[in-house]
Amino acid sequence: MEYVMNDVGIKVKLFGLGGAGMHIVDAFAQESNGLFECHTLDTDAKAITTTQNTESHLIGKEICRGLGCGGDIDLAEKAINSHREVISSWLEDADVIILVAGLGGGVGSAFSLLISELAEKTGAITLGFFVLPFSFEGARFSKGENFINELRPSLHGMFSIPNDLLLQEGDADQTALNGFEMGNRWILNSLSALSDVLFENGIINQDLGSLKQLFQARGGKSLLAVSQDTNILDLADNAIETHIQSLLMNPLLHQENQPKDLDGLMIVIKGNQSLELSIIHKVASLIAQKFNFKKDILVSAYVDDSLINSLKISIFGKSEIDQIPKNKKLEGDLFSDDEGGSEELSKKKKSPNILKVHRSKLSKKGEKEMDDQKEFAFFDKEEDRGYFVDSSSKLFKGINLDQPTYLRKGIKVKFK
Ligand SMILES: Nc1nc2c(ncn2[C@@H]2O[C@H](COP(=O)(O)OP(=O)(O)OP(=O)(O)O)[C@@H](O)[C@H]2O)c(=O)[nH]1
Ligand SMILES: [Mg+2]
Repeated sequence: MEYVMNDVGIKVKLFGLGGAGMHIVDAFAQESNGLFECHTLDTDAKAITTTQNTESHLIGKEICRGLGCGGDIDLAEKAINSHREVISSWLEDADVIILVAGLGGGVGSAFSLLISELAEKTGAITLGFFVLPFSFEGARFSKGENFINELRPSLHGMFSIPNDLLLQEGDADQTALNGFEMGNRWILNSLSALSDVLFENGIINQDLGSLKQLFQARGGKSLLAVSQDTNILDLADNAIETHIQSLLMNPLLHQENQPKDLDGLMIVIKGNQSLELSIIHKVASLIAQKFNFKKDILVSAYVDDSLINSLKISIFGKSEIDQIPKNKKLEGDLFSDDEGGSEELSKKKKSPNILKVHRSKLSKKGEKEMDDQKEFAFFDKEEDRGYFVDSSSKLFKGINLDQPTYLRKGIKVKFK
C-alpha cells in the first residue's frame, strides 16, 4: 500500500531493517491503510527484491556490492554510516519513529543502532520491535542480547520478541516459517494497534498525546502483549475472562526481564459491532487487576466489522524507572515470585475500585465529539498513588506523576 499523507497530520516513519525487519514491515505495509511511511533497508540486493509494498533502499552499495553483510556487524556499520545524512533528513519531521529488525545478524543490529542514535536528535517518540535469534543460533543469540542493552537507552519503548518463545508456543511439528509467522504476527498486530490509536476514530479514543504520556522518556522498560487471533463465539462474561486469561498467558509477558512496576498502561481493543462499553470496561478492569495497576489506564476501543467472532486486544506498558523498592512486591502481582508483604501493603493491594462506565456520554460510535468520548471510568483518586506507600510525590520533568492525568489534562471523568 502506497503511503498517503493522513489528514491528522501525524508523521509515523516505520523502518524495516535487514531480513527479518524488511519481511515484517513489508507485510505490514501490505495489510495496513498506508498511514505509516514505510521504509525497508538492507545491504542485500536480492533480499530487497522480495519487498513490494515499501520504499526500499539498498544501502552501502560501494561497500557490500549489494551482496549483504553475512552477519558482519562492522561491515553493516560502515554501510549505514555512509547514509547517515540522508537518514537524518528522513527522520527530521517525524512524530513517531518505529524500528523493526532481527538482532544478532549484521544489518538489523548495526542499522537499528545508528538510526536510534539519529532519532535521539529529533523530538519523535522512538519505538523498537526486535526479534532475537533462537538460542541454538549460538553467537548470534548473545550478540542479539547485547544489542538489546545497547539500544535500550535511545528508545522510548523497546519490545523484544525472542524467537525461542515461538518454540514454546507452536506445535512440535510446526515449520520454522510458521513459527516465524507467529512472532511476526505479534509485531504486526501491535503496529496495527498503534496505527488505530494515532489515526482511527473509535468508541473510545487515544491519540499522539496519549502515546507521549505512555512513553515519556527514553530508556526504562516496556511490556507488550497481544491476543491470539482466536474466535470468541460470544462475548458473554466468562468468554471474556477466558480470553483475558489466555492473553495474560502470552509468553511475551513471562520473560525474565519484564518491568515489575508499571508507570503507564495502554490497552487497545478491537471488536465488531457487538463490542459494548460494558465489555470494554470488563476487559480494562480485568487487565488492570491482573497487573495491579492503580493509576489511570489509557484505553481505546475500535469497531471493525471484519472481525466476525473475535476480540483483538493489545497491551503496551512502560516502566520509566525500572526499580522496585525492596519488600514492596505485591500479592497478586502478575510477575511477582514472592507472595508475602506487610499488613499495611496488603491494605493497599486490594483490587482496583471498579466503577461503572458512565453511559450517557459514551453512546454509539460517532455520536459524540472526541472530548466526550474520552470520558471513561477511572479508579478512585486515592487509589491512584501506585505502590510507593508513604513515598513523596513522583516528579518527572516538573510534572507531578501522582496527579492523575485527567486532572493534569482536564479530561472529564465521572467519580461515583
Ligand atoms: N521472527 C522472525 N525472526 C526472523 C525472521 N527472519 C530472520 N529472523 C531471525 O532474525 C535474526 C537476524 O536475521 P536477519 O534479519 O536475516 O539478519 P540481517 O539483519 O539481515 O543481518 P545479516 O545476517 O547481516 O544479513 C536471525 O538470527 C533469525 O533468528 C523472521 O521473518 N521472523
Ligand atoms: Mg540479511
